[in-house]
Amino acid sequence: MFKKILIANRGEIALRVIRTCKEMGIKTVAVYSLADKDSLHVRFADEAICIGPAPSTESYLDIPRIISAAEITNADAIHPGYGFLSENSKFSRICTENGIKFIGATPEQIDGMGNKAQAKATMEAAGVPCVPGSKGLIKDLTEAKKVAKKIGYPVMVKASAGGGGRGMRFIASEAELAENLDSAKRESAAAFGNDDMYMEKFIEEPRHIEIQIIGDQTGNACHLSERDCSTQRRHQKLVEEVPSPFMTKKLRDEMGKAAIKAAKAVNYEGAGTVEFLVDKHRKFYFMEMNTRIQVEHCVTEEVVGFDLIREQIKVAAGYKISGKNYTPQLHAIECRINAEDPINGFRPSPGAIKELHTPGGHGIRLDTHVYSGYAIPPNYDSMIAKLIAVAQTREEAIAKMKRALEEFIIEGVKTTIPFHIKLMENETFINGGVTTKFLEEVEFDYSDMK
Ligand code: MV4
Repeated sequence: MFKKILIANRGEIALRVIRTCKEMGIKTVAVYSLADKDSLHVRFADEAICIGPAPSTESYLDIPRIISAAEITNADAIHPGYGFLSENSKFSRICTENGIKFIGATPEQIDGMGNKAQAKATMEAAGVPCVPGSKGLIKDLTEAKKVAKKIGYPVMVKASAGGGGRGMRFIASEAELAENLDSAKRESAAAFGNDDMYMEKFIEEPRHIEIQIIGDQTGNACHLSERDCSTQRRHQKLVEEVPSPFMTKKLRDEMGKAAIKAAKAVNYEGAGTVEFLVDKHRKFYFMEMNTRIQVEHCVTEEVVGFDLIREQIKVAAGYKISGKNYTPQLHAIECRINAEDPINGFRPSPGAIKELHTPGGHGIRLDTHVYSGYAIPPNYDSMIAKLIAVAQTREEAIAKMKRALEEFIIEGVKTTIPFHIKLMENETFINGGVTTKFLEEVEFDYSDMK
C-alpha cells in the first residue's frame, strides 16, 4: 500500500481524499495556491506545499510545480481528484516517468477517450450501442450532406476534441447544415486547436444516465449501478440520483453489461464512468467515458455502502476487486450547492461566508470545505458543498432533502439552495419526468421566498 499520497486538487474533493487516506493510515500532502492558504485541505493534510498564485494555470494546472512538491515530500502516489489535471494524459505520463503512481487512467486511455470520434469507434467495435451517424470524422460538406440524408434530420455535429456541449450544433434540415458545420468547426478550433467533426442522429429529449464502473489490474471490471444526471443547466449538473427514476431492472442489466464491455475494451483500471443518452423508448447510446472520480460519486457510495476513493486507492496499489455488480437497495439524491445566484441567471457569487449552519440528521451527508468566516475565492469553480440525502424510497429522499435544504443557512453569498428547494417541490421532478431539456424550459418563481 502507498505510504504517502499527494492530492493535486483543492476544495471539497481534496478534503474528501484526505479523509479516506487518514482512515487507511496513509500520510497526505496538500498542495495549494495563495488563494487557498486558509483552506481546510491545507489544515487537515499532514503536509502542505504552496505551489503558486491564485490562477490555476500557475498552480493546480502547473505540472512541474506539482511533481516537485511530490518529490520534495517523497509522495509515492498522486490523487488528481476531478477537473484540473485528472484527465491530462501528459500529467499521467510524467507521474509514471517519475516513479509516482497516478491514481487514474493511463495516458493511452485518457487520449483514447478524449478523442470522441475515436472513443465512439472503439465502443462500436466492442459492441457498445452508439448513436447512428458518420463512420468516424466527416471530411467536408458533401460528405456531411450525404451522411445526414442517410440517417435523417434532425442531426447533430460534434467536435471530436469536444465534450460537455462545446463545439456541438443541432441541425434541423439541410438548409442549416453548411452554416452550422462551419461555426461548430470555428468554435472547436478556437477552444481545442482542432476542428475535427463527426455527425450523429439527434436524440430527442434524452436522459443523461451514467454507469459507475471499477476495474482492477487483472482485467476484471464490475459496475456499481447508474446515476441519473438529467437535471442540468447549460451542461452543468445540478442534481444527481440513484436509482434513476426512469430505470428498469432490464435496462440496468443491459446498460451495466454495455458499460463493462466498454471498460474491458480499454482494459480499464480504477474508477470510471460510462455516460449514456437514454431516449423515451429506453434505448441507450454511448456518449462519453470519464476516466476520473466524478463530483457525483457520493450518491453511488450511499447506495452501495462503500468508499469509492478507498477502492480507487486499493486498485491503484494492485488489489483485486470483488467483481460483483450492484443493484441499489436505497435511494440517494445529491444537490450541488454553488455560490451562484439562481435568481440572476446563476451568476457567480464569491465572497466571505458570514454565517453558516449546516444540516444534519438521519440520512444526510454534507461534503464541503467551507466554514464560517471562509472566503470563497473567485478563481475557481463555484461549487461549495454537496448535500446528499439517502432513504428507503425516492419519495422519502426528496422529503429529507427538502428538510435539509431548509435548515441549511449560508449568509454572505448567494447560493443555489433556493433553486434546489423549488426543484424538490416541482411536479415534474417529483414524478421523475426530468429530461436534459427540463431546465431549458422552466424558470422557478422565487417571490415567496425570504
Ligand atoms: C446529444 C444530444 C442529442 N442527440 N447527441 C450534450 C453534451 C455532450 N456530451 C452530448 N450532449 C448531447 N448530445 C445526440 N445525438 C443531446 C445532448 C445534450 C445533453 C446531453 C446530456 C446532458 C445534457 C444535455 C443537454 C443538451 C444536449
